[in-house]
Amino acid sequence: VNLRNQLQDAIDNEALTVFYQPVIDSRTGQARSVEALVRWKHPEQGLVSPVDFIPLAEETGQIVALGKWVLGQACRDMVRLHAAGFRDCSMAVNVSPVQIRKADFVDVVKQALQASGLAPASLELEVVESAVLYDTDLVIRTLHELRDLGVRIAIDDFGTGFSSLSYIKLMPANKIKIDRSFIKDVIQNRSDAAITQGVISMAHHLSLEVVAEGVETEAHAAFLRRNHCDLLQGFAFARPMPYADLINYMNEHG
Ligand code: G
Ligand code: G
Ligand code: MN
Ligand code: NA
Repeated sequence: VNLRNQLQDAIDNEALTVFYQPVIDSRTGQARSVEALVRWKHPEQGLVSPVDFIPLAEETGQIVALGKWVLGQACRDMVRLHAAGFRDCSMAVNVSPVQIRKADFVDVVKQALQASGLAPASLELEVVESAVLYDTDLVIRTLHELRDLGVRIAIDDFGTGFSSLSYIKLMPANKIKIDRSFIKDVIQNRSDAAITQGVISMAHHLSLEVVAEGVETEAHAAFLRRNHCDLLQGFAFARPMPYADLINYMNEHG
């Protein structure tokens, strides 16, 4: 069997699982949200990373069913987390440019919210800049409909897409996530430091919150705090983890 069929099998039989990575308030140290990151429970290979199957799923269109499943699971898990007492935590879900172009995407989101009972304001959708590169009007309109529902929008992997700053103006976003490639060498590399400081400043002038991804060391975190980055995500705080571990993490850091 080829990979496409195996993946279809995994989608049909729910051989997927969602891990959650906390996003930390840089001032209080508390987890403010978690990002849902899908894994494939492969019978021979164990947990397969999304980088090894999301591109295929986007090519074949399987990302639509897969993304819908992740969204449903993530909403249900966040309702459980709220019921466990962590009511201020919100759920961030990655949305592929392929998904967001589907005519029924807003209905899929509404359905996931209604079925789970999650409040729209507790859901954040992460969209890469390049999602607005094609079918710009359609995607921008969809983002506005989502915002009107009360859902929040984050621009993911900021700075890496083939995009233009004019799109930032068009996208009705609440938040910018600085890609981890800028954070990795931010202490040694003057360009990375300048870009990171510039993006934080730009985001704040646009009234957007900023998250730094790939925060791996206390030095990264200190630099980012000093430069008023609102939120921090990375191995320095927590790796993506199963829901059962998240409850324990929140008991300590929620
Ligand atoms: O979890 P990991 O760090 O390996 O994630 C790798 C990449 O896969 C990230 O770029 C992330 O945005 C993407 N990814 C993870 N889960 C999902 C998902 O549910 N949908 C989409 N479209 N991308 C995802
Ligand atoms: O949506 P995005 O592509 O940003 O997904 C986050 C990805 O980054 C996931 O694959 C996650 O496992 C990974 N990741 C999260 N924190 C870190 C980190 O501190 N360092 C590195 N190298 N990768 C990270
Ligand atoms: Mn993301
Ligand atoms: Na990202």
